[in-house]
Amino acid sequence: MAVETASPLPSNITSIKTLAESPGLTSNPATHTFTPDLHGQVTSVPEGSIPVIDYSLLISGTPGQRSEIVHELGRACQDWGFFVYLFFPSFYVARKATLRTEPVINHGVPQKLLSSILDGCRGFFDLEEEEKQEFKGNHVLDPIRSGTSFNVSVEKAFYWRDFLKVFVHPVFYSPTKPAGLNEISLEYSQRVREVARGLLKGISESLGLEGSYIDKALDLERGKQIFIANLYPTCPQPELAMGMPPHSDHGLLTLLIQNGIGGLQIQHKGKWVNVGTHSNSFLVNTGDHLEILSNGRYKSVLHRAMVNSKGTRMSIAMAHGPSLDSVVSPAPELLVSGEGDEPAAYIGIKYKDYLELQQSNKLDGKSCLDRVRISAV
Ligand SMILES: O=C(O)CCC(=O)C(=O)O
Repeated sequence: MAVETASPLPSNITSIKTLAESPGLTSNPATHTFTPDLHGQVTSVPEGSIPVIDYSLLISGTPGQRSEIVHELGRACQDWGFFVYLFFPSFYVARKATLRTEPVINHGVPQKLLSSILDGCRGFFDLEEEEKQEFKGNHVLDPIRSGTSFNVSVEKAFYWRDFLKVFVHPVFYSPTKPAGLNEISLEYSQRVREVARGLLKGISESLGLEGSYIDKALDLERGKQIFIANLYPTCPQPELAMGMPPHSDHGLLTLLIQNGIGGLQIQHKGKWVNVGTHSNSFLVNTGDHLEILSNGRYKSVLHRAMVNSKGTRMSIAMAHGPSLDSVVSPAPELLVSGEGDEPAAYIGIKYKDYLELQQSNKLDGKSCLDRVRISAV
């Protein structure tokens, strides 16, 4: 990706929000300008082709429905590395008032919690700059970090994005401001972790492994869960800006929600596809460690975030990875098959080292995964 001007981020720019709100801003500063026009390269896919997984069938479907959903999960991971995870299917929302009076057991994440967590994060981004600076952190593995772009110490062009990144498991952290964010974020993190573990169980089964395989092998009881709130303010020239560049995520699965404004694009069969907005859903993508564990059967998906000139977009990505000490390599069970042994396509790496490597460098496609790849798969 070419950039017109390469210069360090001026020290007075601590957030893109402040910059975007400066009076009279009609064009992107050179520091935040990318060429070429990236919006021109997007392909549209027929409606309905992005896989949708119905939560209720995974959790409380009949054995037949469940095995069908597990199969669909596997197909989604294999063909797309991405799916929309519908946790209140429309039929349920429409009929709940009249037909379903019993509580839905283990139903995931209540809608009110979703709006509360989005509001809480908005409250964080609306703090005074000096207050946000209290949480800027010094090292990529600090448990709370707030900032702009991705890693301004190594970037030459900057992304139209502010972020708050917090480690929420196995030890829970939260910024102390704004009031209330701590409690909401604790509840949200716990609920989403449950959903992620449920999905990983289905994904284990879809690989022909025991349901608890990933959970046990990667020590998810102590798994790393990272809460990432992203703010993409209104941009005067969105076609020349980038919210987040093409990248894959380091962990196993990321579950994302957004504030009703779309901007996420995924790469499918070499083309960029708009994901759009989906209510009552998580947007779920596979990460590098699922690719490693599955020996390349399930590839991590490249994705990027676009910005727009019509409204501020917010997203909250919740990344789920192994425990920091886990050394992840392809599951040995997947390397033996009736057709003969399959060579491991990735070397084992401690998750902590991988995380540190990815976060300390430029965010650049799958360059981090390429470092542990043994052969082209
Ligand atoms: O905001 C988005 O749509 C994408 C966010 C993302 O990729 C990330 O936080 O890693």
